[in-house]
Amino acid sequence: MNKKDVVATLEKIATYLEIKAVNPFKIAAYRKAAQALEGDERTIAEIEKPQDLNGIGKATAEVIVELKETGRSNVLDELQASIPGELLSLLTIPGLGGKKIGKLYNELGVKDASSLLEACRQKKVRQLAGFGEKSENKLLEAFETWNTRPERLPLATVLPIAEQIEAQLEELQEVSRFSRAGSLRRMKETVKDLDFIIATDQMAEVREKLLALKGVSSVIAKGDTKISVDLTADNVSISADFRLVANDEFATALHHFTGSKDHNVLMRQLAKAQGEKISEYGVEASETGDVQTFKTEKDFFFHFGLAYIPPEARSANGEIERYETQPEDVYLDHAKADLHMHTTWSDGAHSIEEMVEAARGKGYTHTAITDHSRYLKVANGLSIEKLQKQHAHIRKLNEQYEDFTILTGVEMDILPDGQLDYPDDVLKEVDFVIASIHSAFSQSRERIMERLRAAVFNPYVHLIAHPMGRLIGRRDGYDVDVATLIKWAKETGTALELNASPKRLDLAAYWLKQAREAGVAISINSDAHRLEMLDYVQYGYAHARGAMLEPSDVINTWSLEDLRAFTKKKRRILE
Ligand code: DGT
Ligand code: CA
Ligand code: CA
Ligand code: ZN
Repeated sequence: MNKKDVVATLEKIATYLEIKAVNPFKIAAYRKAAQALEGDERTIAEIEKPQDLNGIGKATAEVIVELKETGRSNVLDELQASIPGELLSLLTIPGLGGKKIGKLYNELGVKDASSLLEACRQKKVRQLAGFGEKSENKLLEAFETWNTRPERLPLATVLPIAEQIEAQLEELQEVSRFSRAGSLRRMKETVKDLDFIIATDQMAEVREKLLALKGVSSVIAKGDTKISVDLTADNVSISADFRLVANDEFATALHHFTGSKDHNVLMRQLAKAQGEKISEYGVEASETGDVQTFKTEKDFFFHFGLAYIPPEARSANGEIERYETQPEDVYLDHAKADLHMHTTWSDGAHSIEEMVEAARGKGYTHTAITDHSRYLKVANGLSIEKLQKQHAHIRKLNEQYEDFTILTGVEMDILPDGQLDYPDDVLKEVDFVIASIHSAFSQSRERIMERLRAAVFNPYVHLIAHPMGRLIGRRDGYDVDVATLIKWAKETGTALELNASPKRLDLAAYWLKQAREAGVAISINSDAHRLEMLDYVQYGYAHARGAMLEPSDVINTWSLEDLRAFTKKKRRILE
């Protein structure tokens, strides 16, 4: 557990203690301990004796050490077991904290959403100390919007929840293997619910343990082989389907529940054509009724004359035809470089040296340091002088490395009036220039396209970053004619980005596929603002497989030599 997790767990314990309405001093002790940890600059590993910190007592120190060593807390587990799961889900209603829920629970016997609604309607809530008529009405109001949970959540929102579940499944000895399925495994931009396939020969035991997973707030369905629950974590609620299968059914069940639905329809047609029927349990020969199972999904696809289709590409979008041959999909293993990242020179959290060491540790051979340009004041964008100073520093740093090259770079703003943030004679000296739009999103399509045109047709700009400017589920981006942008990019030898942040995934898969078919070079980048974010590229490569990109389409898989040839070529075309 890192410090953030420990702090969050202490806060959670405090909240749960509030619900139980225990001695206020005990509750305060956990809050104080959380604050003390947060206020200390060291990492949790560096804090050897938590009780030495001001604000941390013996009991809370014990919990911290336990969390540090085991990632769990007995105190929390016991609390969780003693409070109805559905009561905990009420914590996500705006205006309801531990204290108030404790009152509702202890004094009115509220134990879930429906009993809370009932208590409000019967005007019982207003009679509680600290509530009143106004807050009862507010609660009713909040309750209404709370109950209409958004249909689909952005991938970035659900990934941490999925990872928490997986960490717990790892620990269950009765589970032989498990996997994500559904849209989560296909890495769709948004996800309605989480799906997991679990192989076990001890179904009954696994069922019980699934119901006791951390974060389960209520049980929707509890069949022999399917468990559906509502989960609440970090103020996000989502449901999850777990399917329990026998070990030898794992591959076919995994394929079946990975979908997409439309992909499954196509597979069933293939099966029918060869006198067979596909189900989650295996492939049945229509004539004899014999059911065949498979060790792996690869064997399953092979049975139908296909190469392994990566989950991301299972969208009934040409994958059956494509995988009749053995196409080469692009994987993170192919990456030789990350070409978009920030450092403390602008709004990044880590130094050039730290980012470079991390990139090198990932097995890359080169990287570009691309801090923000001067226009972006909120991001501490670089003046020309600072940019040049940074690049002198990078050239010096490069002398240290025989096996690695740092490219000088910049993420330059395209200004609202269509000007680029630096003049050509500055850009000319930079190895890798990214241009992007961070302002005036509400401009007309015409104006936006004029801005992009200025960047694409500049001989020293190599990449347009996050070309759509969207944030999945939060912001649509600016009004851009992507088809024309693709045409220009092809014409000028400019690369388009697949920004790998799970919040962005920009270009979207549809346009990525169009860009690839047009022969535009794609660049998959983390846009990391801190070390951990360098790992975002995994989502980018997954997204790229969904658009059926091949390694050669992606400039990050090229040798440094080929990348340099690419940037030179653009100069030759436009200078
Ligand atoms: P979503 O909407 O983000 O949850 O998307 P999926 O693809 O995860 O959809 P979900 O959770 O309804 O179902 C998971 C997969 O199970 C789906 O991709 C195809 C497969 N599947 C098998 N039988 C059925 C069925 O009867 N209905 C649906 N909808 N899917 C099925
Ligand atoms: Ca799903
Ligand atoms: Ca589902
Ligand atoms: Zn950036």
